[in-house]
Amino acid sequence: MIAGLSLPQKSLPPKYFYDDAGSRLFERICRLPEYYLTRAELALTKSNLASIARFAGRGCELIEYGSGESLKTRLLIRALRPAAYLPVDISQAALRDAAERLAREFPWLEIVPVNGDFMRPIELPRARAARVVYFPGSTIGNLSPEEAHAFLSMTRGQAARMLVGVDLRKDANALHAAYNDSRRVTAAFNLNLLARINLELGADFDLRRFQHYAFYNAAVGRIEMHVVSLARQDVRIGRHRFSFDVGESIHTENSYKYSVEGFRALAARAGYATEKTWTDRKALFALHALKAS
Ligand code: AVJ
Repeated sequence: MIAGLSLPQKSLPPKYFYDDAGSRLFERICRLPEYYLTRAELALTKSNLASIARFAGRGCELIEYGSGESLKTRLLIRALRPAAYLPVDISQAALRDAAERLAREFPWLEIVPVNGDFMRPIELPRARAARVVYFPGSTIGNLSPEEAHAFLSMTRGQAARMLVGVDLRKDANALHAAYNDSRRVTAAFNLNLLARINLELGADFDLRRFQHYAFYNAAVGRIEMHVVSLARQDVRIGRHRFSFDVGESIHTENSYKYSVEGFRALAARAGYATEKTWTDRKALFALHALKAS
């Protein structure tokens, strides 16, 4: 936090959004009419479940980056009957909740939770069957293309196959609406980061003096989220003091959008051939099936 707030463009990594309050707000985002991503990915997963399962291969070990809370994960587990399910998550609590829930729903399933941050190299237990990495939700969009390349190179060493969900490039107005919803849930999600820093690090951010700001940066194909200072002000975190000018921002998230071809090219640079790409009817979202080449 201190390092990020000391940069010329103040900037914090989006993984810190997800404390309990932030995770609840994110679940509300997923149900918003403007936030098409979750519904589009679920729809395409449902309508292609048989071929998705065929690609992954029955009896494989399924590694999910993120901890399996979602409906699409449960659909996939039911269709795939993996020999083992390895959720990888930064949050112990999220891992425990997901593992308990999945154990109740799938008593036959071996669940091996792995606590870790996927931005760093992750050690996995030894494989006993062919492995498939599942990375849904366009979480890969939070990474820069360089970071995404490094991540894909890492997973390529872990599994010969990968299923990755990616938000598609589209009309800027549709993108803008998805990150500026009329109920202001995304604004609350973004500002909750400051509330969390207050709670956990004893900072004194005045939330009334910061505002949510999200826009589509078409030149680089990403949504940028910022919290913008509405006043000239100082904020204290412990013995550190940070000054804000009026209009100065903390960059809190990038959410990259890729065309089908653009993502395939990125995957190819990391050593993956794209075997198949499924999209929903409105071409909002893509699920890519990658094979180590
Ligand atoms: C969970 C990273 C896919 O980028 O769309 C939702 C997070 N941020 N609204 C996204 C998010 C603002 C989301 N991901």
